[in-house]
Order: sequence, then C-alpha cells, then structure tokens
Amino acid sequence: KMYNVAVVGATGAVGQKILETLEKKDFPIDQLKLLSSSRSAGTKMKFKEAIYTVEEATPESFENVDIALFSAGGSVSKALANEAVKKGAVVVDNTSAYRMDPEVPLVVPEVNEEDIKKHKGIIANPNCSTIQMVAALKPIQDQLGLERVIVSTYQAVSGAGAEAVEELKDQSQAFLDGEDLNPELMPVKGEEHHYPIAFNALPQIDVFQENGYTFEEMKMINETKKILHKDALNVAATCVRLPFFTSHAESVYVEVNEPTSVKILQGLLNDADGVTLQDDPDNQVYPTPLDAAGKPDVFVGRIRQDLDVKNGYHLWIVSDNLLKGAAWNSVQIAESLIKNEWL
Ligand code: 11C
Repeated sequence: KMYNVAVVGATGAVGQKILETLEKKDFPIDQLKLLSSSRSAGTKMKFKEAIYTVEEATPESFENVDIALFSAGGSVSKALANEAVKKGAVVVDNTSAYRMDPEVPLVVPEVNEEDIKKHKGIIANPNCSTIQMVAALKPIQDQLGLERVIVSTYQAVSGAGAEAVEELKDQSQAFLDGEDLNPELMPVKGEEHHYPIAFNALPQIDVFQENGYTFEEMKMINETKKILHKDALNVAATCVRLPFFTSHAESVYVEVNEPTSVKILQGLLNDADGVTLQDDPDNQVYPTPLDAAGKPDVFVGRIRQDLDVKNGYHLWIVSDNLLKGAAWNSVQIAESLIKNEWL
C-alpha cells in the first residue's frame, strides 16, 4: 500500500533532511505535498527524480493526506496540526508544541514504540538532545534501573536553524580576518542580548524559565521522564551551544540501581537498537560530532565508572541532531504507524 504524505516546513533544515530520509528509506509514497509558510511558498524542491513546488500550508492542504510530518515551528503546529487531524491525517510533530500534552505520545521508536498505539491523531517527536540520550539510557534502565541522570550538552548550531549556521560561518571568517563579529542571532533569536558563537561557548539554548533553567534544559528533563515512563527519575541538565555545524554531544552521568561494570554497560549498549558503541580508549576510539554527522545512529563511548559513587557511570553520547534527533526519528515513527497498522 502507498500513502499520501505531506511535509510541513519542507524548506527548513529539518524539512530537507525529512525529504532525504523519505527518499533513502524508499518510503511508500503515493502523493507527496511539500508545504511551508507563505514566505517559502513557491520554492522548487527535488524529490527522487521529480521537481515539486512548495505550497503555503492551510487547513485545506491536508485533504486526502494520510501522514503529515510537521517541522515548521511550534506556532505552525499549533495552528495546523489539529486541522490536519480533522481532515483525517495522522500528524508526526517535530516541534515542542504538543510534547508534554498527556494525550500525545512522545516517541523514540527504539525506546517506547508501543506508546504510538495510543495516539489520537498527533504523535510528538522529542527534542534532538533528548532523543539521543534516551536511546542510550533505555537499555540501561531496563537491565539495571535508573536513579539519576545529570547531563551537560555540547550542541551544534544547526539545532538553531539554517540562519544560525550562516551566522557561525560569517563570524568565523570575520574572526580570522580580525573584523567585528556583529552577533545578531545567537544564542536565541529575538532575545535582547546576543553573543558571538564563533570560537565561543554559550551556556544558553532557548529562553530562560522562572526556575533559572533554559527551555532546552527543561525539555531534556521533562521529556526524558515522559519517554522513560518514570516521573520519579532525577534529571538535571546544562545545555551549551558550541561552534560546530552538526551533531550534538553529551556528557551523561547516570546512577543505576544494580551493581554493574563498564563491560556490562558496553555489552548492553552494543546490543541496543539504533546505538553504536565506539568505546576503546586503548586505541583512542570514541565518537565525535564530525564523525557522527550524516549517520542515523546514536554513538556512545568513554564509558567509565565514577571514582566515588559505586553505581555511578559516565558516558559520552553523540548523534546527528538533524537525523536521529529530528528527521530520521520522525520518519521512523511514520514507518511504525504503517508497519503496526496504527494509522
Ligand atoms: C537546539 N534542541 O539544538 C534545539 C533544537 O524543540 O525541537 C530543537 C528544538 C525542538 O537548539
């Protein structure tokens, strides 16, 4: 069977990766609709051998659409996801608009695929930095129990969109040429203060919340508990933007319930779906953002026992933020809907 698929936000950084992923996986598409805001409508895009014209997304766009992949920002999802559902589409939403809605499953297929079954029309795709972390935490939780997670992130600028990538390129050149850096965008578009991202590290991703954490940090905290079905899990996060283009890296400290060892953890992660172990310090083997870019896996290395806490372990987790962190995970959810007849 073939399906009518709409991609909302087709021209964006994630939208383009969704198209690449649909093509790569040879997703069973009958009719494809590329949708966007009015600003990008009219853009021509290639999919397989055909050229498509991007249309402005309206409620009527979703007539006869089976699966709609949304990645055009939270406000577009809030305005149109329910309209798409009313027209009979199932929405996979890659924004934060519905993630914490108790009626909406929040899914990483390797972790909690069964949650998709309970959908009422919308399934949310988690934040990129959450996805790669829970993919590695799930096998640990299942075998050993999880008590506490403390994560510090090293995040790529593409997470902030195509404009952020341009700002990093321009600023890097300006820095090397000894010119003014003129920060206008990072850390957060629309905020009062901007700092250079080139040759810098910015401990702010998204806006600050009343509790002093940023929204990105709270997404990691709340989404992790929801996906792992454990509200009582202790989670803390510090999210930092660094000047590279692709893949988020994370230093993750976990405390488990059962006594274990580095060898056992390596074995668990080696066997986990979607995870590739790259952990051989004797041969300097560990994942890096540049290596992970363009690959759909979550890479894990540097697994060490804490020197003070018996059941404490440290991991280094890296994955392409636009693939497993966004496009690849969304398309996996769509594949699961089809495979399990949950549409
Ligand atoms: C970043 N994690 O790197 C963000 C981007 O909630 O889907 C993803 C925002 C989201 O800036």
